[in-house]
Amino acid sequence: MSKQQELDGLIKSIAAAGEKLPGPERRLFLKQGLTMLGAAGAASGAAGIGAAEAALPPGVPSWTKSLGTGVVTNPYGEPSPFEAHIKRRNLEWLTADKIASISFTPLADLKGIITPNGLVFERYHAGLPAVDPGLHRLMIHGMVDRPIVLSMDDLMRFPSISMTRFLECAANGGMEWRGAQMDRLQLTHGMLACCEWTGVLLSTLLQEVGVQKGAAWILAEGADGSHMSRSIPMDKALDDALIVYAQNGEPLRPEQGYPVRLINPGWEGNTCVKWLRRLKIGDKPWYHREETSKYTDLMPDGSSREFTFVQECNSVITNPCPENPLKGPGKFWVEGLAWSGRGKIKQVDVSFDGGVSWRTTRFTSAVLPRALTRFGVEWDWNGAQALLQSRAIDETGYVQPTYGQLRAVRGTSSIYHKNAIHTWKVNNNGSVANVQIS
Ligand SMILES: Nc1nc2c(c(=O)[nH]1)N[C@H]1C(S)=C(S)[C@@H](COP(=O)(O)O)O[C@H]1N2
Ligand SMILES: [Mo]
Repeated sequence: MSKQQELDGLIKSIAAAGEKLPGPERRLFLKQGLTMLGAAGAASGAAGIGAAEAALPPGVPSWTKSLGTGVVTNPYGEPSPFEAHIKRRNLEWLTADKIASISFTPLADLKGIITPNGLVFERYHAGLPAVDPGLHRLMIHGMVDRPIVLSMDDLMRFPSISMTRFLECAANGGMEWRGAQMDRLQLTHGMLACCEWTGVLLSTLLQEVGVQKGAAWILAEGADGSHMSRSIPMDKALDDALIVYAQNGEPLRPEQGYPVRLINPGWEGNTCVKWLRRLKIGDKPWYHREETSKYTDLMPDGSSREFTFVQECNSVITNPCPENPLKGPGKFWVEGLAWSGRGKIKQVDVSFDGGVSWRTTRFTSAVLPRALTRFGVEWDWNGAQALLQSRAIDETGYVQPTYGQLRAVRGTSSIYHKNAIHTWKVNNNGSVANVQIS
């Protein structure tokens, strides 16, 4: 058979298979088939049709007719090259440089509730330090009976525990305070991740050193060039604060604070000090930079709220969203993520008419305290404009506020703790835009 005959045969079989499909699908099918043929013609040359056969049934793809590469082709696995668009992104103009900056989690492309380690957002105040775990130490001192300096090996001797919890920068969505500004879910909500964190409860270490009477605060300090430090109340330390050395089953990633960091579940990400080198026990807060000039909320009357630790109940629809437009009318699975720094998510409602009417969704993941929780609901889209919203309620009964309610209390001068109900506008052509409804 000549190359031309082979091509003619393939075109016929693609067309025959396309015949069985309804109008719009047939057009798409034929278009894809022709694209594949074109690509194969260009790429394969004398080798024949090659990858064109892979296009669609009844062709048999080349990968089904040959052996693949062997084990350990890639000693540390990575995603399919077809998914290369799923990556962290930063915004050049957002910060003065990349050293004190942020990259965002690609929430639109993730499933379930766990953020893969390579996609967890990054926030650095002095860049990513290269810490040698053999030389790294964690010192615990101050108002304690037995100050200690722990190596990583020492730390590993203590009883360990794993918890799936979200991590969110208090500035997540901060650009939206003054109106809908960001055109991607990755940018409106992407300072957010959820991992299974493994380590030693801070309370276990505090028992080891013997906390003295009157101790009420703990200073946590990082080993990076910013020496980032925060004052943590003793209550949190004795509750669920975790000294973390592993994330989703493997050692912490350098970006996340390797070899050891603090995680305060449900609290603003800034308190979760990375590359943790020191814990000082004291009787009052230290009022360092990150709890005075930063990470305080400027109120309409000019005063500032301090120590706003908790990330309040919040939610967002991840499909559809600007990165996931609707491809023509019909049935869709609308889904999203909800989370609360105060505990478990109790209920998530979705509106298709900008908050006039609501439908209760169902949970499609585990419902864990202070963890991302996935919800979903079926939707038959008739092709008309729609205003999609999600509204989460946590187990304390707290209901996620509207922009109107949030701004009535907080004004518009804040940067941090924006948890208003978010609106996606679905246009007739299925594209999705970020809009605000108060
Ligand atoms: N030592 C140190 N810890 C740090 C930071 C830092 O720059 N240095 N950034 C903080 C901020 S503002 C946030 S939101 C979280 C982000 O954690 P991640 O980079 O693992 O996502 O780490 C916090 N801990
Ligand atoms: Mo942050």
